[in-house]
Amino acid sequence: MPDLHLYIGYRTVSSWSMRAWLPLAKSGQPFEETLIRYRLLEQKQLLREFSPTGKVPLLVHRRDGDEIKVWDSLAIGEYLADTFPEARLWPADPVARAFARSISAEMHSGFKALRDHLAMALLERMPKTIEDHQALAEIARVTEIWRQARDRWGRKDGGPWLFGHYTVADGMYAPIVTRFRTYGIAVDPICEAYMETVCADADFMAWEAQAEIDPPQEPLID
Ligand SMILES: N[C@@H](CCC(=O)N[C@@H](CS)C(=O)NCC(=O)O)C(=O)O
Repeated sequence: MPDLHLYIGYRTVSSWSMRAWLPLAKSGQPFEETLIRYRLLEQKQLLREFSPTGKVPLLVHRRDGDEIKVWDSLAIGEYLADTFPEARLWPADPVARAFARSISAEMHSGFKALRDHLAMALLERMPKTIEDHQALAEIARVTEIWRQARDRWGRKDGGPWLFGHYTVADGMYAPIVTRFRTYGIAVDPICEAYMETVCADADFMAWEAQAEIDPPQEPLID
Protein backbone atom coordinates (compact mmCIF):
# COMPACT_ATOMS: atom_id res chain seq x y z
CA MET A 1 0.00 0.00 0.00
CA PRO A 2 1.52 3.39 -0.95
CA ASP A 3 2.55 5.64 1.95
CA LEU A 4 0.98 8.69 0.30
CA HIS A 5 -2.76 9.18 0.20
CA LEU A 6 -4.44 12.22 -1.33
CA TYR A 7 -8.05 13.11 -0.64
CA ILE A 8 -9.54 15.15 -3.44
CA GLY A 9 -12.88 16.64 -4.48
CA TYR A 10 -14.86 16.52 -7.72
CA ARG A 11 -12.37 16.56 -10.57
CA THR A 12 -14.50 18.80 -12.79
CA VAL A 13 -14.74 21.69 -10.33
CA SER A 14 -12.25 21.23 -7.49
CA SER A 15 -9.44 23.45 -8.67
CA TRP A 16 -7.60 23.16 -5.33
CA SER A 17 -7.62 19.38 -5.59
CA MET A 18 -6.11 19.57 -9.05
CA ARG A 19 -3.42 21.93 -7.73
CA ALA A 20 -2.30 19.30 -5.23
CA TRP A 21 -2.82 16.23 -7.40
CA LEU A 22 -0.68 17.35 -10.34
CA PRO A 23 2.52 18.01 -8.33
CA LEU A 24 1.94 14.72 -6.50
CA ALA A 25 1.69 12.91 -9.83
CA LYS A 26 4.83 14.74 -10.97
CA SER A 27 6.71 13.65 -7.83
CA GLY A 28 6.81 10.18 -9.37
CA GLN A 29 5.81 8.61 -6.04
CA PRO A 30 3.12 5.94 -5.88
CA PHE A 31 0.01 7.22 -4.14
CA GLU A 32 -3.56 6.33 -3.40
CA GLU A 33 -6.38 8.77 -3.89
CA THR A 34 -9.87 9.05 -2.52
CA LEU A 35 -12.56 11.19 -4.06
CA ILE A 36 -14.60 12.87 -1.37
CA ARG A 37 -18.04 13.73 -2.68
CA TYR A 38 -18.29 16.64 -0.29
CA ARG A 39 -21.76 17.65 -1.43
CA LEU A 40 -23.08 14.49 0.22
CA LEU A 41 -23.73 15.20 3.88
CA GLU A 42 -22.24 11.94 5.18
CA GLN A 43 -19.04 12.39 3.14
CA LYS A 44 -18.74 15.99 4.28
CA GLN A 45 -19.11 14.86 7.89
CA LEU A 46 -16.51 12.14 7.40
CA LEU A 47 -14.15 14.67 5.87
CA ARG A 48 -14.62 16.97 8.87
CA GLU A 49 -13.52 14.12 11.14
CA PHE A 50 -10.09 13.70 9.60
CA SER A 51 -9.36 16.89 7.66
CA PRO A 52 -8.40 19.77 9.97
CA THR A 53 -10.28 22.21 7.73
CA GLY A 54 -13.02 19.86 6.57
CA LYS A 55 -11.80 20.60 3.04
CA VAL A 56 -9.90 18.90 0.26
CA PRO A 57 -7.16 18.51 -0.80
CA LEU A 58 -5.63 16.69 2.13
CA LEU A 59 -2.41 14.71 1.88
CA VAL A 60 -1.73 11.96 4.40
CA HIS A 61 1.81 10.57 4.47
CA ARG A 62 2.66 7.50 6.56
CA ARG A 63 6.30 8.03 7.39
CA ASP A 64 8.55 6.56 10.09
CA GLY A 65 5.57 5.27 12.06
CA ASP A 66 3.94 8.68 11.95
CA GLU A 67 0.94 9.89 9.99
CA ILE A 68 1.65 13.34 8.63
CA LYS A 69 -1.30 15.39 7.45
CA VAL A 70 -0.83 18.29 5.08
CA TRP A 71 -3.89 20.24 4.10
CA ASP A 72 -4.10 23.11 1.66
CA SER A 73 -2.87 22.88 -1.93
CA LEU A 74 0.17 25.13 -1.64
CA ALA A 75 1.37 23.52 1.59
CA ILE A 76 1.09 20.13 -0.14
CA GLY A 77 3.24 21.39 -3.02
CA GLU A 78 5.83 22.69 -0.53
CA TYR A 79 5.79 19.41 1.40
CA LEU A 80 6.28 17.35 -1.74
CA ALA A 81 9.12 19.60 -2.89
CA ASP A 82 10.84 19.23 0.51
CA THR A 83 10.24 15.50 0.83
CA PHE A 84 11.14 14.50 -2.72
CA PRO A 85 13.86 16.96 -3.82
CA GLU A 86 14.75 14.75 -6.78
CA ALA A 87 11.39 15.71 -8.34
CA ARG A 88 12.64 19.35 -8.54
CA LEU A 89 9.22 20.77 -7.78
CA TRP A 90 10.70 24.25 -7.35
CA PRO A 91 13.32 25.81 -9.63
CA ALA A 92 16.90 25.39 -8.33
CA ASP A 93 17.91 28.98 -9.06
CA PRO A 94 16.98 31.11 -6.00
CA VAL A 95 15.72 34.02 -8.10
CA ALA A 96 13.54 31.75 -10.24
CA ARG A 97 12.39 30.00 -7.05
CA ALA A 98 11.41 33.30 -5.44
CA PHE A 99 9.43 34.19 -8.55
CA ALA A 100 7.81 30.73 -8.65
CA ARG A 101 6.83 30.96 -4.99
CA SER A 102 5.51 34.51 -5.43
CA ILE A 103 3.28 33.64 -8.37
CA SER A 104 2.06 30.51 -6.60
CA ALA A 105 1.17 32.50 -3.49
CA GLU A 106 -0.41 35.18 -5.69
CA MET A 107 -2.64 32.53 -7.26
CA HIS A 108 -3.42 31.02 -3.89
CA SER A 109 -4.52 34.29 -2.31
CA GLY A 110 -5.90 36.29 -5.23
CA PHE A 111 -7.73 36.32 -8.54
CA LYS A 112 -11.16 36.44 -6.94
CA ALA A 113 -12.88 38.08 -9.92
CA LEU A 114 -11.41 35.49 -12.25
CA ARG A 115 -12.70 32.72 -10.01
CA ASP A 116 -16.15 34.33 -9.80
CA HIS A 117 -16.55 35.07 -13.51
CA LEU A 118 -14.82 31.98 -14.90
CA ALA A 119 -15.85 29.19 -12.55
CA MET A 120 -13.99 25.94 -13.16
CA ALA A 121 -15.97 23.57 -15.37
CA LEU A 122 -13.26 21.24 -16.67
CA LEU A 123 -15.25 19.36 -19.29
CA GLU A 124 -17.47 22.18 -20.52
CA ARG A 125 -16.95 24.57 -23.42
CA MET A 126 -18.96 27.78 -23.18
CA PRO A 127 -17.15 30.67 -24.84
CA LYS A 128 -18.16 34.04 -23.46
CA THR A 129 -17.13 37.67 -23.57
CA ILE A 130 -15.81 38.83 -20.24
CA GLU A 131 -16.86 42.38 -19.46
CA ASP A 132 -16.04 42.72 -15.79
CA HIS A 133 -13.04 45.08 -15.51
CA GLN A 134 -11.48 43.32 -12.55
CA ALA A 135 -11.79 39.90 -14.21
CA LEU A 136 -10.20 41.30 -17.38
CA ALA A 137 -7.36 42.82 -15.34
CA GLU A 138 -6.78 39.47 -13.63
CA ILE A 139 -6.76 37.62 -16.95
CA ALA A 140 -4.15 40.10 -18.19
CA ARG A 141 -2.13 39.58 -15.02
CA VAL A 142 -2.13 35.79 -15.48
CA THR A 143 -0.88 36.10 -19.03
CA GLU A 144 1.78 38.59 -17.93
CA ILE A 145 3.01 36.07 -15.34
CA TRP A 146 3.16 33.25 -17.87
CA ARG A 147 5.04 35.40 -20.39
CA GLN A 148 7.53 36.63 -17.80
CA ALA A 149 8.28 33.12 -16.51
CA ARG A 150 8.57 31.63 -20.00
CA ASP A 151 10.72 34.52 -21.30
CA ARG A 152 13.08 34.67 -18.36
CA TRP A 153 13.45 31.03 -17.32
CA GLY A 154 11.24 28.60 -19.20
CA ARG A 155 12.72 28.92 -22.63
CA LYS A 156 16.29 29.05 -21.29
CA ASP A 157 15.82 25.76 -19.43
CA GLY A 158 14.62 24.19 -22.65
CA GLY A 159 11.43 22.66 -21.29
CA PRO A 160 7.86 23.75 -22.07
CA TRP A 161 6.79 24.63 -18.49
CA LEU A 162 6.88 28.04 -16.79
CA PHE A 163 10.40 27.41 -15.49
CA GLY A 164 11.36 24.82 -18.10
CA HIS A 165 10.79 21.68 -16.03
CA TYR A 166 7.57 21.09 -14.09
CA THR A 167 7.15 22.98 -10.81
CA VAL A 168 4.46 23.59 -8.21
CA ALA A 169 3.73 26.87 -10.02
CA ASP A 170 2.51 24.92 -13.08
CA GLY A 171 0.15 23.00 -10.82
CA MET A 172 -1.16 26.23 -9.31
CA TYR A 173 -1.99 27.67 -12.75
CA ALA A 174 -3.37 24.49 -14.37
CA PRO A 175 -6.99 25.19 -13.32
CA ILE A 176 -6.68 28.66 -14.85
CA VAL A 177 -5.64 27.07 -18.13
CA THR A 178 -8.81 24.97 -18.02
CA ARG A 179 -10.92 28.06 -17.32
CA PHE A 180 -9.42 29.93 -20.28
CA ARG A 181 -10.16 26.87 -22.43
CA THR A 182 -13.72 26.51 -21.14
CA TYR A 183 -14.61 30.16 -21.73
CA GLY A 184 -12.60 30.62 -24.95
CA ILE A 185 -10.30 33.32 -23.58
CA ALA A 186 -7.96 34.50 -26.35
CA VAL A 187 -4.30 34.76 -25.36
CA ASP A 188 -1.01 35.62 -27.07
CA PRO A 189 1.09 32.92 -28.81
CA ILE A 190 3.44 32.39 -25.82
CA CYS A 191 0.51 31.77 -23.50
CA GLU A 192 -1.27 29.69 -26.11
CA ALA A 193 1.77 27.41 -26.38
CA TYR A 194 1.90 27.14 -22.60
CA MET A 195 -1.80 26.23 -22.44
CA GLU A 196 -1.21 23.53 -25.04
CA THR A 197 1.61 22.12 -22.92
CA VAL A 198 -0.67 21.92 -19.88
CA CYS A 199 -3.56 20.32 -21.78
CA ALA A 200 -1.35 17.78 -23.58
CA ASP A 201 0.43 16.68 -20.41
CA ALA A 202 -0.08 12.98 -19.63
CA ASP A 203 -0.92 13.58 -15.97
CA PHE A 204 -3.36 16.36 -16.77
CA MET A 205 -4.99 14.11 -19.36
CA ALA A 206 -5.24 11.28 -16.83
CA TRP A 207 -7.06 13.64 -14.43
CA GLU A 208 -9.35 14.74 -17.23
CA ALA A 209 -10.04 11.16 -18.39
CA GLN A 210 -11.07 10.19 -14.86
CA ALA A 211 -13.27 13.30 -14.66
CA GLU A 212 -15.14 11.98 -17.71
CA ILE A 213 -15.81 8.72 -15.90
CA ASP A 214 -16.71 10.10 -12.47
CA PRO A 215 -20.43 10.58 -11.88
CA PRO A 216 -21.44 14.27 -11.88
CA GLN A 217 -21.43 16.17 -8.62
CA GLU A 218 -24.54 16.21 -6.50
CA PRO A 219 -26.69 19.33 -6.06
CA LEU A 220 -25.54 21.81 -3.42
CA ILE A 221 -26.43 21.06 0.22
CA ASP A 222 -26.67 23.61 3.05
N1 LIG B 1 -7.12 27.12 0.44
C1 LIG B 1 -7.51 25.73 0.26
C2 LIG B 1 -8.89 25.69 -0.38
C3 LIG B 1 -9.55 24.34 -0.20
C4 LIG B 1 -10.98 24.33 -0.69
O1 LIG B 1 -11.67 25.36 -0.68
N2 LIG B 1 -11.45 23.15 -1.09
C5 LIG B 1 -12.81 22.97 -1.56
C6 LIG B 1 -12.83 22.15 -2.83
S1 LIG B 1 -12.04 22.96 -4.18
C7 LIG B 1 -13.61 22.16 -0.55
O2 LIG B 1 -13.08 21.31 0.13
N3 LIG B 1 -14.91 22.41 -0.50
C8 LIG B 1 -15.79 21.63 0.31
C9 LIG B 1 -16.47 22.43 1.34
O3 LIG B 1 -16.07 23.59 1.58
O4 LIG B 1 -17.41 21.88 1.90
C10 LIG B 1 -6.43 25.02 -0.56
O5 LIG B 1 -5.63 25.70 -1.20
O6 LIG B 1 -6.37 23.78 -0.55
